[in-house]
Parts: sequence; C-alpha cells; structure tokens
Amino acid sequence: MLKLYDYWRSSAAYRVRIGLNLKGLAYESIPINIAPGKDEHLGDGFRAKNPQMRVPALETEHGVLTQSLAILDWLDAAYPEPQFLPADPWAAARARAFALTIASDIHPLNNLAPLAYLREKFSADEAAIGDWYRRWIRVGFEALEAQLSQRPASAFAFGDAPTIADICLVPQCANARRFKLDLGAFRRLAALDEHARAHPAFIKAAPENQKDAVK
Ligand SMILES: N[C@@H](CCC(=O)N[C@@H](CS)C(=O)NCC(=O)O)C(=O)O
Repeated sequence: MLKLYDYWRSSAAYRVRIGLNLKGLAYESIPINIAPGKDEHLGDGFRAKNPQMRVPALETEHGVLTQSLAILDWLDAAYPEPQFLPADPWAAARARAFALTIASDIHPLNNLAPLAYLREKFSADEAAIGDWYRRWIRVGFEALEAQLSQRPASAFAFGDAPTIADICLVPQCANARRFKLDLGAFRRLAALDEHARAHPAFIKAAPENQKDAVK
C-alpha cells in the first residue's frame, strides 16, 4: 500500500492527500510532526526516507517520491482517472501555471525553515512573521484573481472538475485563513475554495480530519 509521510497542517502534504483521494487510492498516512520543537522531520529516521527533510514523501513500490507536484504528476500518469489537468493543452498549461504560482512562488517563502531563519537571523517577532506570511499570499493571490477575472466563472478553477489548480488553491487558502488574511478581496478565489472544500476528496484530506490533527 502507498504510504504518505504526512503532517496535518502541511499544505504540500494536503495537496497530495487530495490527489490520492481524487484517484480513490487507499494509502497509509504516517504523521511526521514538523512543528517547531517536535522536529521529527529532522531526525535520522525520516532523513533516510527524504534527505530534504520535508513532507510530503510518498513511499511506493518503486521507492520514495518527494515534491508534491511531482507526486501528483506521477499519480496522474500511473492512475489516469480522473486526470488532474484539463484535456485541452492550453488549459492544462494554464492550470499548471496557476498551481506553480502557489507551489513555487507563494509557498516556499512561507515555509517553516525560512520563517525560522527570519526569527533567528533578523530578530523578526511574531507580528513581523505574520505580516511577511500574509504579504506573499496576497501578492500571489492578487495575480491569480486577476487572471481568473479574464475568464468566465466556473465551478472549479478550470471547468467542472477539480484540477491541479484547485488541489493547490484549497491548501493555500487554509494557510491564508490560519494567518488571518482576509480573503474578501479575492472573490473568485474564495468562491472556488468554498466549492472545492465541499467535494468529498477535499473533505477527507482537510487538516482537521487527519489523525494527527491537534484540535
Ligand atoms: N516543494 C515541496 C515543499 C515541501 C515542504 O516544504 N513541506 C513543508 C511543510 S508544508 C515542510 O516539510 N517544511 C519543513 C521545513 O521547512 O523545515 C513540495 O511541494 O512538496
């Protein structure tokens, strides 16, 4: 069975949980507590699985695969239904661009390691950290909202079915809510997020529904 090295609050792991659920795949979630002070991802056991010491990592019959978008690509190739990209090549490229705005531009700036570095090297207090965190989501979401406004509204970001865009958007919106970013300015994004969160695959993947969730 597939094993997902996971953490309930990790938005990158959340993407993979959604993907696994959309494909209808059974998997074992192995929680790795990456919370500051717990730092299970830095231990030798997990480092042997993922030398990058980050979640998610998916253990498969072929070995361990890291990087949420690579994992989603592999799932799409290995388990073709339903596809995470629209069939039309142009729409597929745009869905990928949407996902990359989140996964490559927003998320890395707000990860635990850079935030820890801001605290340690630049004496950033929690107010400054919150400001930093919200800033990079806001900048990325402004671009995505502007791109969406050029297209007719749809139930999911690229049509009637979830794609990689929704898979990345919903976890990023969860981060935004956690850090008290007002999503009111992002009407289209907020509507997409709300719609996708009602889908069973997204409900099952939600942070609060994970076995390691701290409530
Ligand atoms: N680009 C990676 C990002 C993975 C990642 O950074 N995961 C975070 C949790 S969301 C993590 O493990 N952070 C640990 C750290 O920053 O030390 C992916 O998409 O899988």
